Amino acid sequence: MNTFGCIRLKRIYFKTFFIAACVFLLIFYMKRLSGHIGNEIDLIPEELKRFELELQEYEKGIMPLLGENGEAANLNGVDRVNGEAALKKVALNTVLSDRVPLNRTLKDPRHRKCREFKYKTTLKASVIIIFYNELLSAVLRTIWSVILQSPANLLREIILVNDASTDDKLNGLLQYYLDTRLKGHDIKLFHLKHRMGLIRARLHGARAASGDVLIFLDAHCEATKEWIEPLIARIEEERTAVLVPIIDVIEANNLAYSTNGDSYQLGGFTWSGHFTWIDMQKDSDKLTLTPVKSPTMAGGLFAIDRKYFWEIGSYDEQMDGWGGENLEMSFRIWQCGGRLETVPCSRVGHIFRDFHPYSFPDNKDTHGINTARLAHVWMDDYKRLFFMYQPTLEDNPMIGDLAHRKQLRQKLRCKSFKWYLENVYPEKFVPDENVYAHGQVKTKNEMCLDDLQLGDDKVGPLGVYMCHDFLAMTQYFSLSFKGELRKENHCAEAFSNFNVQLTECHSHKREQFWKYFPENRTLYNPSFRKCLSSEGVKNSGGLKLDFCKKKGYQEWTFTHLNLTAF
Ligand code: LR7
Ligand code: MN
Repeated sequence: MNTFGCIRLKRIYFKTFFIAACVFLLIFYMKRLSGHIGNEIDLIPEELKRFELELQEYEKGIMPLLGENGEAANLNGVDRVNGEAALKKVALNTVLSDRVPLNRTLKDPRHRKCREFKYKTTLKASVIIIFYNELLSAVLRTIWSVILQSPANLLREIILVNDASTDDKLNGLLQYYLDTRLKGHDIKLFHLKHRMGLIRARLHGARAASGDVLIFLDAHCEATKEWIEPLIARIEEERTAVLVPIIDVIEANNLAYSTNGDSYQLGGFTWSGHFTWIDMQKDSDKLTLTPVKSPTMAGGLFAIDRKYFWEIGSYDEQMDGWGGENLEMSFRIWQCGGRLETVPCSRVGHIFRDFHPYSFPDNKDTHGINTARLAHVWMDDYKRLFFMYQPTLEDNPMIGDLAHRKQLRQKLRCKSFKWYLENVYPEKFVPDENVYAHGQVKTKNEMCLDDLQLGDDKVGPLGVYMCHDFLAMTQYFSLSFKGELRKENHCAEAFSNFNVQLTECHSHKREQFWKYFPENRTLYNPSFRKCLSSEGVKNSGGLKLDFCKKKGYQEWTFTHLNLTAF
């Protein structure tokens, strides 16, 4: 109190008044420090003038037909060169984004039959958009698309949360744009005092929201025709359904709104703790157009009943930065009695960037740490698989305290991870269950089977590499009861030139079918009547099939062998 000079006041009513004022100031100050109150921006007249000139300058640069109908846009001359440089630097052609109209038109990307659906909706949505150093024109295009593509009676408000961006345009200029160019629309802009990471920024937005439904979007999206109706309608029907639109690709180089035709994907995950896409069958006439259950979600774009969001445990507030919150929420929703669904008739474009244009405070691996948190809380014994990839995170003090999240799981009487796997995601391959063998697979000369650092969704040779003295994930393979020599979603497949590649598992046996003979340790491919051989293969080279000779190069020893299963 002394610091505010309050106690010197003698008169009792003054004293009371000042104490109250001090307490108020103190609370306000503390809240600000903790980042819970944004600094309001009071624009002074000179600034207003400057912003107006800046906006007019910007508006002059807009080329009215560029990127119309969501088509690919191209620039010429200096703009082209600068645009390409920007793409390399921030993974987005910012020059182009600044030239394309903020309210550009888009084609209706939906399956033709979606146009026949009628929706009954009475609930209103709060659309929450969070951002850290995003390009102003991309943020504004997101806002414009929400306004243009949503019927006014379904939109309660748009809530913007600036996660303490250092880019000045996202402070005063953005506020000025809203005040002058989007006057009359209910858009609330919050500025967090300190960078809180996307999880806490979303929580901030959710706390400020008053709509019946919360819809979260990344700050570089474009909503399309009738995107919001099917999301809200489904929540009206089933309040514990959490919904994801089809997420189309907006190309970072030319802003083309591109679709995958009528086919779409659902959400999966890898045991290393990453989100992945699962392809649906491609036949357009057989595609389901009503909401389809999805094991996980990508995380950035989803709709949820506001009250249910809080009942089901909102987010893990101790998750920092970026990553992990999407799988945490997916597992939690399913395990605790809700549903996660993809809505094929709701489509929103998202700019997919090749890398993060921003850095993280202290270069912390927030994705790893956050995933370790969720593994401990939600995955029961199955967390062993994640920690095989990240052994240093298992008992790492950086994970922090988990008591609240474990209590939440108990309070909500959530089901086990085993239940989730069996009932929600039965296709998910568990590398040490229903397998004849798994682990490191050794052959002659201290060499081991190795995926040669194959990326998540690529195809590449199955090779050998010097055996590591720890269990490296590149060397962890399973031989499933279906006869697949397998790693997550990749299976060893033999080709007619006798090369062996890792390709996507198709579960139809054929060239992906292997028989293991524990007596002589050969891996036999019945389609070609040949054996897997490392003869003549160099370190990090691809393997071949060869006539079976039962010799060292054709002997493969798994760390774990389930002898009773043979
Ligand atoms: O510190 C930060 N503070 C923020 O406010 C870091 C980021 N952000 C904002 C950022 O400006 C953006 O608006 O958070 C939003 C998401 O960040 P992106 O766009 O860099 O993330 P992403 O699209 O690469 O990643 C996906 O996974 C993330 C995991 O934490 C989030 O859940 C993202 O929302 C999510 N995006 C999508 O689901 C869109 C589809 C992409 C896919 C697959
Ligand atoms: Mn994004």
